[in-house]
Amino acid sequence: MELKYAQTLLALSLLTCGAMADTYNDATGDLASPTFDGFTHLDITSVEVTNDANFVYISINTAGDLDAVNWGKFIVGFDTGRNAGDNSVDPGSWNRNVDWGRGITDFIGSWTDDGGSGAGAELRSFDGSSWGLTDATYLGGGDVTADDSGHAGGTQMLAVSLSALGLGNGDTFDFDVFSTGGGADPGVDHLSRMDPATSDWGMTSIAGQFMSYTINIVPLPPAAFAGFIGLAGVVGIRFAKRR
Ligand SMILES: [Ca+2]
Ligand SMILES: [Ca+2]
Repeated sequence: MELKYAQTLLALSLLTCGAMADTYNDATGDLASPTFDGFTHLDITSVEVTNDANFVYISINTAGDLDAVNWGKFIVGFDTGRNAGDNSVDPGSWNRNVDWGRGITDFIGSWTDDGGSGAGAELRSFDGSSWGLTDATYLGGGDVTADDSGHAGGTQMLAVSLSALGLGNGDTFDFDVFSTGGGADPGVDHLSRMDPATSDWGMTSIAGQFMSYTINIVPLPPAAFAGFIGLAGVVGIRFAKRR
C-alpha cells in the first residue's frame, strides 16, 4: 500500500506540475568590450518560456545579481503575426535604438532598477498603424506581471496573458529578448545573438534570428482524473484508519 501510494503521488505530481519550459540559451560574456565590461546583470545567459491556459511565462536569466544594481531593463519583443508589426520599440514610449530586422506586434518593457525591492513592466501593442499601452504592472489589469523573487539569482520573471497577445492553444509566436539601459539605448545583449549586438551605447543594436514558441495548453487527461479519484480514496482510507 505504501509503495502504491508513493507511486500514485509521483504520477499525480508529474501530471499537475504543468508543461516543461522551453529553454533558449545565450552566450555568456557576449557584450561589447570595453563599453559594457562588468555589466553582468545585462548579460543574458538563457530565457525560459512556458505557458498555462491563460498566461505565457518568461524567465530571463542573467549572469549578474539583479538585487545588487539599481538600473537595467529587459524588453521582450513578440511577433504574433496578427499584423505586419513595426520595426521599433514604440518611438512614443520606450524608443530603444534597436533594429529587429522585422516588425514586432507587441513588446513587454520591464524594469529591475528599483534597488532589488520589486519589478515592473508594461505591455505595449501595435494595432497595424500605431502603438498603444495594453496594460502595466502599475495599472494592475492582470495582462502583464513582473516578479522579483529570482533577482538575487539574476532572473527577471514576467507573465503576459494569452488573450492580450491574441494567442490560443497551438498558436506560434516569434520573439527576441534584450537587455538595455535608459533613454534611447540599444539592446546591450540580445538573446537572438551569441555575439555583441551593438558596439557602444550610441550604436543601433541589430537583432539576430528570432526564436519561436508554440502555445501548448495541456488538458488534464482522463487517466489523471481517475488517478486523482483513486488517490483521494487511498487518502480517505488512511485518514479514516488514523481516527
Ligand atoms: Ca549573453
Ligand atoms: Ca546574446
